[in-house]
Amino acid sequence: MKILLSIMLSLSFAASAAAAGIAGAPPPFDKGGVKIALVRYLSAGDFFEAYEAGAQVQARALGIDLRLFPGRQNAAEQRDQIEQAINLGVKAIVIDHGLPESLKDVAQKALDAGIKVVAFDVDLNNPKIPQVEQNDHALARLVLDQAIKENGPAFKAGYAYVAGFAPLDRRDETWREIKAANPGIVERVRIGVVNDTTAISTADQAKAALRAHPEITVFFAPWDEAARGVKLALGELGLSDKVKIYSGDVSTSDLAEITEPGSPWVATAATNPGVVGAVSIRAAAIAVSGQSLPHDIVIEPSLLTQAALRQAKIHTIAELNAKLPAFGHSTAATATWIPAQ
Ligand code: SR1
Repeated sequence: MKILLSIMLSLSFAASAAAAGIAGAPPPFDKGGVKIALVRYLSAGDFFEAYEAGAQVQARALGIDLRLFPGRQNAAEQRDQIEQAINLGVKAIVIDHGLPESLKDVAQKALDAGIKVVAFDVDLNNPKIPQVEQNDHALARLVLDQAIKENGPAFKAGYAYVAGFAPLDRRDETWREIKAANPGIVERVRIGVVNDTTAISTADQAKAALRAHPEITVFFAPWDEAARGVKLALGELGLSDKVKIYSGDVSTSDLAEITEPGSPWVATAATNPGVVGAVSIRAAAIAVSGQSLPHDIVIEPSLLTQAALRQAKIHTIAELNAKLPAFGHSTAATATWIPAQ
């Protein structure tokens, strides 16, 4: 009850910060009500939901009037939403994922209108647009090194990948490097899908792939929605004790799936997506304040193994935050006047 009361008090404090502005903050944050838009390409899935929640908490603490534009994997709609945000007179736009070629000119239009733009996980190739990313090369390397540690440098693998998404493309670069350095690692099959029900669609593809390739012992699925799909397929085929899954990302429901008895999902490398959402909003706020920002704003991932999670009895993201401070906090895009989330 005490905890609930203190959460309610801090939320109402954040809400009053929104109305009144932040004492000592540079304009316009000293007044409050600064309009910022978050325009997304994807909204479904644990990562994207937690990202949005983190962005909202940080926005509230900064007195930002955050306008959310949900993603429906529709490039034309995302462009249109950026136009709407420009017309709303927002001070900054955070563009979250998307297809670079359909966004570059409309992002430039926002810049030309004096609006700051920050991109998360979409490379807009513009020196005026800071890029937020999880260190995707490190993320893939952390979990693939763990795969080699547990399976040796030679195994037959399945791989879940969809080209054209910046984080997946960067993780793919590392996968290719790892395969080149370890010729015994052979990618036998590649699957991949991005939609509102990625886990279910991946499960269908993975079932066909695993039936056709019984020699596979490792599945690299560097997006948790895909990993969940591969796990579903292994369960249905009765192969959970034959194939190990290595992934990216983590959520509270992923933690349950990773640590449950007999789970084939043995390791993931991840940031806290709520922290990534908060960093994106902080970066936009710093840009609006006129203070300087690095072009590349990077949040470092942590390796989470099934064995370590079970041993530490970690079941939730809150517990991970508490036990692994580097996971629960990022110093990227901070300023003295920005309240921590
Ligand atoms: C389709 S792209 C999926 C990835 O975006 C975010 O970077 C998450 O880490 C997720 O793996």
